[in-house]
Amino acid sequence: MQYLPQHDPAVAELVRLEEARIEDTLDLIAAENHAPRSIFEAQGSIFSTKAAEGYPGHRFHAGCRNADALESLANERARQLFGADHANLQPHSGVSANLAVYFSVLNPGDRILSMKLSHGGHLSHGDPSSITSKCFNFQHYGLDPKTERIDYDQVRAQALDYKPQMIIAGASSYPRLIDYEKMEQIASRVSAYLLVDMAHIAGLVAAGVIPGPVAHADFVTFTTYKTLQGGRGGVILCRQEHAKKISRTIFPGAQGTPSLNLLAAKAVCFKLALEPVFKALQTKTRDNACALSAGFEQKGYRIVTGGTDNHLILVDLRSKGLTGDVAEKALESVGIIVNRNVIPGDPARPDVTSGIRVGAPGITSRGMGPDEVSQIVGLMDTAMINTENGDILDQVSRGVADLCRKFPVYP
Ligand code: DSN
Repeated sequence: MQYLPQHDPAVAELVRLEEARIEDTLDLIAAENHAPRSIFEAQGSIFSTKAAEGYPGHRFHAGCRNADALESLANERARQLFGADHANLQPHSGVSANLAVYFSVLNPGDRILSMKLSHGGHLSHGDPSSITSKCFNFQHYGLDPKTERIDYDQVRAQALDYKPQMIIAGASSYPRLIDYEKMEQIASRVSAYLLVDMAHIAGLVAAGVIPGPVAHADFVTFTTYKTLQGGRGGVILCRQEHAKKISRTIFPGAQGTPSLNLLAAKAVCFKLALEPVFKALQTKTRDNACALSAGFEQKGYRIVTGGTDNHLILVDLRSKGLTGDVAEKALESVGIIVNRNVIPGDPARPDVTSGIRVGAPGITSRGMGPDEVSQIVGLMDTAMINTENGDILDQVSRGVADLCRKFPVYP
């Protein structure tokens, strides 16, 4: 930082403290990751201030030569990475991307079938607290209570009964693969559009580590800062037949000027994701998630669905007499960052919860592997079962600090 400390020392100090926090803690939040510094350079670049309403070649402001080249480059890379007909990179966030998809082909009051938030869905998939539920009529499918996986027969039965105009597949805390072909068949049976929200798993899909939805869905939305290891922002991929409607819904429908600085970061993110080293990183991410699952099981915790196919696990804490809120606080006190999370059929209140969601992207990006995962599980278990013992918590903090020093985020 050259100018910020002079212009605004208070903000400069917060940036410095946040850098230190990131280096000195283990980030196990499944929705986060550590982006390369080139992403921050693009995000903080001179592209931050240009007004550029419209799309490359059709702008409503002059001076867009470089903006056009940037958006076209980013767009080409996104389509190449995911094998999509059409991409719109202008959504400011994942929620904006989902809203734009709804409004592009539906009318207010139309019916949408999506996964329940409390079973792993997302707020913007029609949770009663989300604006989405005020515009459209949502019905939700849940998970099979025994397997804790999607019951496709149940989804089909609900679709036949509810006759939705759109079906959403995708989740924020579902550790298993989704059968997109089955979801496509169900949507097609009731003549509904299929939207897949792959925000959490986009990196694994880009790397080919798990199957992707693009061939099966009318629309695919995602964010770039989770497994994909980029900066903030949303993306919509769609079939060519929907391209014009999506373009118009984003601009002029829902947004003005795109954040060109975020578009620059998206371009960098997609370039990096096309490189072989990214595939290796995503493979390790999934392997580390599997190792987390096995580690917690060995320590006597129940893992929702018995394991994982992706980057996250859901740990049921009830066998230890713990709740998610207590575990989250105890872990943060020793430098381990997770979030409390409801488990399917959770008897606890949503702000208390019976579980934690644990993700592997952050520790994997630091270069950690199975040995470190095993140490982390040990540290977490010790902290969670000794929440009142200051000496033991101090000991765990030292273990966390030691691991963080050995695996710097930004060496
Ligand atoms: N969807 C939120 C989560 O999964 O934590 C983050 O965007």
